Amino acid sequence: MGHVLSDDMLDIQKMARKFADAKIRPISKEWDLKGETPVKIYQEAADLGYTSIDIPEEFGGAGLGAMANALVAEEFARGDAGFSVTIQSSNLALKPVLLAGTEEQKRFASEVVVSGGMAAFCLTEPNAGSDAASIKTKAVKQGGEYVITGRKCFITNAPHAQFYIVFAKTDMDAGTRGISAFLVERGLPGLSVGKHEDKMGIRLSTTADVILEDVHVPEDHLLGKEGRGFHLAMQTLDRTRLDCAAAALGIAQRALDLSVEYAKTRVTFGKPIAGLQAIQFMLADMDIRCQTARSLIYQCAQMIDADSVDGKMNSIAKAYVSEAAMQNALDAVQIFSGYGYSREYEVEKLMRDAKIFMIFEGTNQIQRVVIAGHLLK
Ligand code: COS
Repeated sequence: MGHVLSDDMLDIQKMARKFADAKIRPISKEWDLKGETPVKIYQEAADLGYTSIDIPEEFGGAGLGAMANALVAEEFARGDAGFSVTIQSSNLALKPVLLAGTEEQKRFASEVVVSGGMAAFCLTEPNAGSDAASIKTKAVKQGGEYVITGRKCFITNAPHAQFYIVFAKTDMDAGTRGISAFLVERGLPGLSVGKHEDKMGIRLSTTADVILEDVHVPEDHLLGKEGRGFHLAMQTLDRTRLDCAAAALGIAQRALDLSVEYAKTRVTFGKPIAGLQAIQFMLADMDIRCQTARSLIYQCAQMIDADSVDGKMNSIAKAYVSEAAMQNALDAVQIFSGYGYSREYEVEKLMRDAKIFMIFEGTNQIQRVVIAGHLLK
């Protein structure tokens, strides 16, 4: 597939693979058991520019765009999907700032992410996941401030974030048009982080509630216009679902690579299982999924870089690739059989890591709602 990439993109891919092989995969198992983010390695990745690939040069990033970022997300996920998600979640929180923020907000938030600080996108609530419009967190204007109260849940990077993008209702009766977005800095009185979720997979990424109890935020921390927060969230997800797909591809490809290697060495009935058509067909199907996924991701990335974002295509990529990753991980466990079910082998972790990609950044059912919405409008 390399031939569709420019030499610059191939170089980025190669360097990211090298970093993943040398720095991420070797620590993956230990940190998966701990269920924590290896902050030191994250900082090393930031120092090498991997957290700021898609941040414009004027704000201190590399300005390399969506394609380069997707390549890094895939390669890092081949090392460890949770680590890749940690970086992409900072990008997810930065995206609405870059889309709608003031010059000062863009400068502040970019500087945090470029220098290795993390950020968190806070939309989901205990009773508002897929139905994002029904959030209950509210922001009441008082003089020159907003006072924010509410609870966000399943927030990636919450324990480490330097800033939070919080979606809250500024008008409880205006539906989606009553939602606004705020840039909330860590350390403000009333803001706290709940218990760290003990997750099934992507355990190198940390997830927790964000609790806001009368948090006073200066009015210039409103992001974009009042009442446009829901639109901003949707515009953000229209772009970032691609990064989610790219990380899922890392899992799908890793499952295939490990399966090919194992099939050539595992002997049954006197010969390697790679000689059995039952195994060959599984490997071929796994590769069909990887190559189809990659084509889809490259197409979506090219469109974003050409300033022609297509939310439907990014939803297709997110749904297809996450399902491909899940199926490839399941097939890898099947090929490894009993060994695949053992924690000693990496494939069981791939299976645990893959599942969340069908759930977060909009469940795959929601992606289908979005796709059908485009078809029927
Ligand atoms: N870009 C810009 N605006 C959009 C948009 C998009 N992609 N999608 C919807 N909107 C706008 C609509 O145009 C409409 O605006 P107006 O009020 O100005 O007409 C408004 O948003 C409401 O749209 P709609 O009625 O379609 O909203 P719904 O409440 O029906 O929700 C879905 C639509 C289900 C698509 C949305 O709630 C969603 O994406 N949910 C999943 C959220 C999610 O991904 N959560 C994961 C957590 S973040 S990691």
